Amino acid sequence: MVKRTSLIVMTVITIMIATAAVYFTVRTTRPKTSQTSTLAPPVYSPLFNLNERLGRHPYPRLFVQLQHYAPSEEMINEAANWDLLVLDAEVILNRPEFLGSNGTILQINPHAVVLSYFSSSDVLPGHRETTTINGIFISGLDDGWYMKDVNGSRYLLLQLPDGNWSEMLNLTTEVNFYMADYLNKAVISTGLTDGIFYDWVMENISWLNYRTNNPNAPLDINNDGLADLDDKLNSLWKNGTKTLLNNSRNIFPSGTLVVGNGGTIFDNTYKNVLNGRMLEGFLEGEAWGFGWLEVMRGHYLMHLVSVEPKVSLIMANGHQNDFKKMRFALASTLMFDGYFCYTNYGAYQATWWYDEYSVDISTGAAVKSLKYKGYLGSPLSEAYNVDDRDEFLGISLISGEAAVEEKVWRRDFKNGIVLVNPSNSEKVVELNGEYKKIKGIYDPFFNDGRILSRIVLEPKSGVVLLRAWNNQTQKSF
Ligand SMILES: [Ca+2]
Repeated sequence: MVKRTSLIVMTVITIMIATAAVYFTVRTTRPKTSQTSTLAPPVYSPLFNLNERLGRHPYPRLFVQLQHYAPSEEMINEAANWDLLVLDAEVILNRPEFLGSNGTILQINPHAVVLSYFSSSDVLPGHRETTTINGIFISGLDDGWYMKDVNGSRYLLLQLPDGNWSEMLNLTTEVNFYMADYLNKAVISTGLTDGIFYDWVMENISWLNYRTNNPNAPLDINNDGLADLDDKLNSLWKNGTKTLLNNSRNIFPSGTLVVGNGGTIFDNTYKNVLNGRMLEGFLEGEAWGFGWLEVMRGHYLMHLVSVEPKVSLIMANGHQNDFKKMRFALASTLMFDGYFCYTNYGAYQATWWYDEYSVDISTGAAVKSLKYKGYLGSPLSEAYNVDDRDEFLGISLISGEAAVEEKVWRRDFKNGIVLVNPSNSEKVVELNGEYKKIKGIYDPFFNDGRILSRIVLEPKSGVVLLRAWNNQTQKSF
C-alpha cells in the first residue's frame, strides 16, 4: 500500500507542478488566429541541419519552455539565447515569423532547436476553434477515442483553474494513429519545428482511480463496462502510448525529434521510441521519496535507452533568485549530457539567465551572451566520485545503492569542473589543482571569482568552477 500511496502522491505532485501549468496559459492567452492559407510554402533549410545544431550545443546545454500560444517578440528574443526551445504547437499558426530558417529564432541563434508542445493524453474543453491546431485536432476526434469510465462517461483528467476539466484520450484506440498523422500534417510538414514534445507520457494511469474527489467512476480502458485491474490498465496504457510514439516515428520524416514529458521516476518502458524525456519539477517529490538518487537514476536510465540524437531534459522550478537551488539542479544535470532549464512554477514563461549560463573564459567573468555560451567545452570524463576516481556515477545510480547520495560527484570539462553534493551534510572537497569561481553578475556573492584548491560544499548544492589557468590567456587573473 505504501507503493500505491506513493504513486498517488507522486501523481498529485506531477499534476500540481507540471501539466497544470499549460492550463493557466489557456485561460490567460487566447489563441490568435492567423491567415495560414496565405503563407507561402515553408522552406526549412537552416544554416545547420538538426544534427549539426545539436552537435554545436556544448556545456552547459540549456533549454527553455514557454507555455504560451502566442509569445511576444520580447519573449522570443530572450528565449533564442537557449539551445533548445519548447514552444506550444499553436505558435506555428500564431507566430510563424519566429520559426523556420528565416525565423527570428534561427536568425538570432543559428544553433537553436525548436520542439512543439502537444498533449498526448487530453484535450481542453472550450478549445474548439477550428482555426487552431488543437481545435482542428479535436474536431476530427471520434467519440470512441476518448477514455471512458465504467458508466460510459468521458474520463476527466485534470481540473483547470476555472473549474473545468480536460478530457482524457484513450491511447489504446486509433487516436494513436490519428494524432501522429495529424501532427505530421499540421505541425511537422510546415517545416517550422524540429519535432514534437508530447506531454503526459506516463508509465501508468491506475492512480487515476485513487484520486480523492474523483469526478469519474472507475476507468474502463477496454470499453466493456467493467472496471479494470491496475496491472491491466497500466499495461494496456503503456502499449497504447508506445504505439503512438512508434506511429510518430514512422509517420514523421526521418530524423524528426520525438520527446516526452510526464511521470516522476523513469524506467526503460519507452526504450527506442523517444529521443529523450523531460524530468519536470526536479526534486519536488523529495518529501515523498522521490529524491536525488531516484530521479537521477531515472533520468540516466531514460537517457541510455533513448534514440539518437538524444535530447534528455531536466527542468527545475523555483524562485528567480534561489541561486543555490538552480545551481544544484544545473550541476546535477551536468553530471550527464542532458539539457537544463530553471523556470517558474505555474505556466512556464520565465527566461531567467544565470552566471553559470555563459562565461567569457578568457576573463572568467559571467556575461550574458550567446557568444560565451558553451564555455565549459566538451566533457573530459564521466561523472566520478571525488574520493574514488574509479567509481562512476552512472554505474552507481544503476545499482541504486543509497550511498550514491552520500558522495560528492565531479565531472571534468575542457575549461572547468562541476561538483555536486546531493547529501544532507556539508562536504570539504580537495580539487587536486587550482580552480576559480566564476566572476558573477547575478550572484556575485557566491560567484566571487576566487581561486580555490579546496571547496566547502553545502548540503544539496553544486558548483561550476573554471580552470584557474586556461589555454586562452595562459595567466590567472
Ligand atoms: Ca474494462
